[in-house]
Amino acid sequence: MQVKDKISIIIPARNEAKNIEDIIIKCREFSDDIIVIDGHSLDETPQIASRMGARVYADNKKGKGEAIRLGITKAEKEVIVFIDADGSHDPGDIPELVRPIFEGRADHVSGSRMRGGSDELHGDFAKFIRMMGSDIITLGINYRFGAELTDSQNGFRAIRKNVALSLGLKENITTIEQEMVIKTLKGGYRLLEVPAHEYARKYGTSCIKVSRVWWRYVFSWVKYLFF
Ligand SMILES: Nc1nc2c(ncn2[C@@H]2O[C@H](COP(=O)(O)OP(=O)(O)OP(=O)(O)O)[C@@H](O)[C@H]2O)c(=O)[nH]1
Ligand SMILES: [Mg+2]
Repeated sequence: MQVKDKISIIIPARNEAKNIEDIIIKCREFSDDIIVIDGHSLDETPQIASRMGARVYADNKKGKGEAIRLGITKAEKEVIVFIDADGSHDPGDIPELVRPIFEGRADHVSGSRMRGGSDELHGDFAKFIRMMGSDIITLGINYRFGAELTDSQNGFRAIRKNVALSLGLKENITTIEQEMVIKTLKGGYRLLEVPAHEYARKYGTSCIKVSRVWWRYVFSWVKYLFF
């Protein structure tokens, strides 16, 4: 059995009609179980995804976190890869991302933009605030668990399906990333990072408004770290 037969790829997508085809084509090299969780797109995202051979499910309109949680229940293979639909992550990095899991060195591997570089974290004030917030959250996680992480927020990650199911994930928005990281460490599972470059979104606009959700990051960070 090849590694390819053991990987499900979950792609959360909302209004990504211009990006989704390219991502699915590139992901096919690494998995035959490609799942697109559609966030009630107003464009042709779900139609294109299903034409490209992906299994497509609609989320319940609560956000990317809920989409990720739904995807986990649909995945059929033993290792799940999460990748964004906007072209920010390179599917060509998937072999390096899953390697530590298949070599038995990790249960969860996070792509690190701090180790791999990012075209989206630097350059203007909003990006600066986002990067600083992300660094502070990561620092807190490192102090609490004695870890040496550099990125707790990346949407590009791989995890054993049974571990993902055991975490009892609850978050509905993008705070799902830090929830996964914190609960992995809390559960005593092995978390590693590999460098992964983050590219600028190819087409379309961000679904995230930091000014509206920052308090939810702080709230979930404190809740999962200490309670
Ligand atoms: N199913 C689903 N997918 C979503 C939802 N919100 C965002 N996404 C997808 O989740 C991924 C990450 O969202 P982005 O808007 O790119 O967020 P981001 O990467 O933090 O922001 P950018 O800086 O613009 O890249 C993308 O593939 C989105 O299409 C949602 O409510 N439901
Ligand atoms: Mg993005």
